[in-house]
Amino acid sequence: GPLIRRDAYQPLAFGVETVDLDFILDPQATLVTNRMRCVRNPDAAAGPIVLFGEGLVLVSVTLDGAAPTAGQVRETGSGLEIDVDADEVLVEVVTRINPSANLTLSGLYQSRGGYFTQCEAEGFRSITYFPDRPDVMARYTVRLEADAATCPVLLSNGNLLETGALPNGRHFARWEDPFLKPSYLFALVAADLKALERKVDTMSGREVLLQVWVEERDLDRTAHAMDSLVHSLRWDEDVFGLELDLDRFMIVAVSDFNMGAMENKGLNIFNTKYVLANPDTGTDLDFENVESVVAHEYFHNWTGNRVTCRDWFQLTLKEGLTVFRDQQFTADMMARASDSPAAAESARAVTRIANVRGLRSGQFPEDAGPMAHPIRPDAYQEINNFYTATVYQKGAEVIRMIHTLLGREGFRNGMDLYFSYHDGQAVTCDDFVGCMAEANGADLDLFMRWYSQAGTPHLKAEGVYDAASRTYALTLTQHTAPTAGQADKLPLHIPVAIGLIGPDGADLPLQLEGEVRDGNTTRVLQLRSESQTWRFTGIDAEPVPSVLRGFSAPVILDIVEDDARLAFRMAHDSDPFNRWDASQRYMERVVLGLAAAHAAGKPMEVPQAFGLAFRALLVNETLDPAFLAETLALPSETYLLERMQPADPAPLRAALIHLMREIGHAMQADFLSRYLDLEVEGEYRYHPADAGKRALRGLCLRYLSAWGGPTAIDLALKQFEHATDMTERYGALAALVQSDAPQRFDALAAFHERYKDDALVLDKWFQLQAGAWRWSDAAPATLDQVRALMDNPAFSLSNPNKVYALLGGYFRANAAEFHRPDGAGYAFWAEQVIALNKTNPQVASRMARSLEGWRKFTPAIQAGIRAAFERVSAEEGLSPDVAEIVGKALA
Ligand code: B3K
Ligand code: ZN
Repeated sequence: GPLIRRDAYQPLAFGVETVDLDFILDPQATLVTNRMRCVRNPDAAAGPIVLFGEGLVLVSVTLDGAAPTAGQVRETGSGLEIDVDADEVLVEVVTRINPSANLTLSGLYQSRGGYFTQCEAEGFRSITYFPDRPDVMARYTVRLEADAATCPVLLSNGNLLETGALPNGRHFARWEDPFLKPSYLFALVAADLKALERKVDTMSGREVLLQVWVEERDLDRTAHAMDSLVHSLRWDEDVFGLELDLDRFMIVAVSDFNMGAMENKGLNIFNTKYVLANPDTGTDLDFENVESVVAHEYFHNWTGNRVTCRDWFQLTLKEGLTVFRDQQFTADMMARASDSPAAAESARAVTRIANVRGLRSGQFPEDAGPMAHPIRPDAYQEINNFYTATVYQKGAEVIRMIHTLLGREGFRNGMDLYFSYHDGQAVTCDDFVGCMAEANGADLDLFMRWYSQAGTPHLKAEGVYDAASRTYALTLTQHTAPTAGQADKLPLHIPVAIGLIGPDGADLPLQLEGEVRDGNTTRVLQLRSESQTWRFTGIDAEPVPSVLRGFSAPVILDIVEDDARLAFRMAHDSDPFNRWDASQRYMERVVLGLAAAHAAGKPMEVPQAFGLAFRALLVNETLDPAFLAETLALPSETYLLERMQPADPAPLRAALIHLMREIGHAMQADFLSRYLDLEVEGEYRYHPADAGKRALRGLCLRYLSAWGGPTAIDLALKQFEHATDMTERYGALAALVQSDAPQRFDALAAFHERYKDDALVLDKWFQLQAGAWRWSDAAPATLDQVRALMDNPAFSLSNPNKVYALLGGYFRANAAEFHRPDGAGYAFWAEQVIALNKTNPQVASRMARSLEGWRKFTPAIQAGIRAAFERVSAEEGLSPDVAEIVGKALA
């Protein structure tokens, strides 16, 4: 597709004040009547009314009720242009569309007999002709008409005005949204659904109706989503003073959905995966995900909907900010039940660790590959390709740095100013940062480089202790390597939280030269140039630095630390995030060492000192189990591949298998005793304390099953058979599948038998098998398994959840099997990308992206992947989505 550039932004000559939509819903021929009051924009250059449209059958156009004159309405390649002299005109456009043939899941489509919409980013233009850009904000009224028997529920944004019966078994509803909104926030649903309802009072005492709409059989899985919604509503009131502005707020679950969920005004539409959860079908992780996605979409009501983006380059304005908000919410939810400040800090750290794990395994590779882009990109071919880990996760890290620099109160003041200036507007990232700076009298000019520079910065930390002057000099140096299309990098403004640990393991008070001692043991240094040195005084013995506490910036920390120092920080770092990170660094070193030995044909030997450091944590009963479960889990394979030069999946996998087995074997007694002690009494409830115990128990079981001794496998089988909730049942199954135990096949069959009619639970079953490691040569090849599973009646290439579970599981979570030396994995990948490209370009593009980091691999691997990319590239009729990915990968 053509390149769209950020600097080419121009306001349209005409905006829209009000839109009145009428839908006569029919599977093959839905009629859409769209009456727009178009108004000349006094701040824009003169020009025609510009309406975008894609795949529409145009039935009629009138202007102020009259037929247009010859040539007044023109079809362009991307829609319609209309010449008008007046400053205001009522345009009525009638179009016909075919929802049943729409497999892209963008625009208006059908899922299990119902009608649903997805308009972000540019889906509205495949519903009707419209200036479908986020800077065109209008007031909407909507009338929907459908068959009453198959679609008894008719929903749209805002408030319900009227419903009624019609002849021929049809009925209608009329809705009105009192708020201005861009077209990407429009939604409608017509389906056979039932709602769980709750009424609550907002902070100002207004009663609001909350609804979670699902298919009737799923009603017993909605309570958690409702609780999450109420928690989100309260949290935004408490933390940001932001209140729900509508009388009704709806969540609708749909089985066929490209991503997680969508924040349409007052009518959030969710992938069933992020709504439905009960103890028998959802794991603790599912409960946590539902809570955070419900919160994310709810928080968008202010950050995204009330204040929206001027253009799609500003996407991180709403996404980075809203991810930051949902991460803070989750951390608060995790900490709410803690009984001491230290416990709360540890609970919050568990959320932070999960966020950083995601960033390192999802965003760091993106930032080092052909799709590298700043959180505010400069250009794109297909906007749907830019809902990325960079825009979302790194974007959230950038907001977090502002929060760190300004403090909680300063950040809140900046948010208040942002809403006071920009409520009801479509704005830019500069507007947001401008408010943060203005509210705090802060200078964030240099900080803005985070918005324009791609790539993960390296931060080098070097300390020198001088015993004579009792000073410790810490030098921080930054460097960002060139990224695709951006060769030159400038220094960034980086907040670096640091502590110094004394020889006894206790933090030292930090006092810079010329300062009065204030007793603080963690402080934020602000690096604003390439390199800077800070001198700490009154230091009696050489300290161990703890740098980048809490992961205060999204950088790669390069610091020389020997094994003893890593073990020391694993045992003593008072910052829970850095304590976890010390363990991750030690594990990375050990795994990569084993992989190198294996590749060189040498025996793999796990260093004894590492085993001691690991065991010291394992038996530590004072640490929070949730924290321990994170700290004793290996870094992800994706992240390790990123750290291995060149990346070579086969020896890495051999090293991981060896290490898991050895640890499980050597510490079997400790794993067993912790496993037995951590049993959670009573009925399942989703609660951070219980979930933490189950997580550590699950980790023990995974190491034990990896070792594979008969006691271990018995334990896993017992847990699998007697489990009374999904966390335990799935945990046991996962441990068995991730082992060499022959019993794993029967367990998989039993699980399938029990859940064969349950789409969401089956996704777990598909995903587990796609990601299975081969613990011995006797194990079946994963590719053969994946191919066979595609024939399972429950699998479908047109359901994104199935594709993400099975194909995504194989392409993204099973490097050693996917990168088989014979290249069969790549041929399969090309086949599937080509097939998906024909029906659902967004899903195809996501699958295509699983190989974009190909240049980090060994030359032999690269040759195989290049051939696969070339095969896809040669395909006729590539969507812009896939073409952009393949083009950049081969460039
Ligand atoms: N805003 C949507 C994502 C839309 C993706 C369009 N391809 C969900 C979210 O971020 O909350
Ligand atoms: Zn979002």
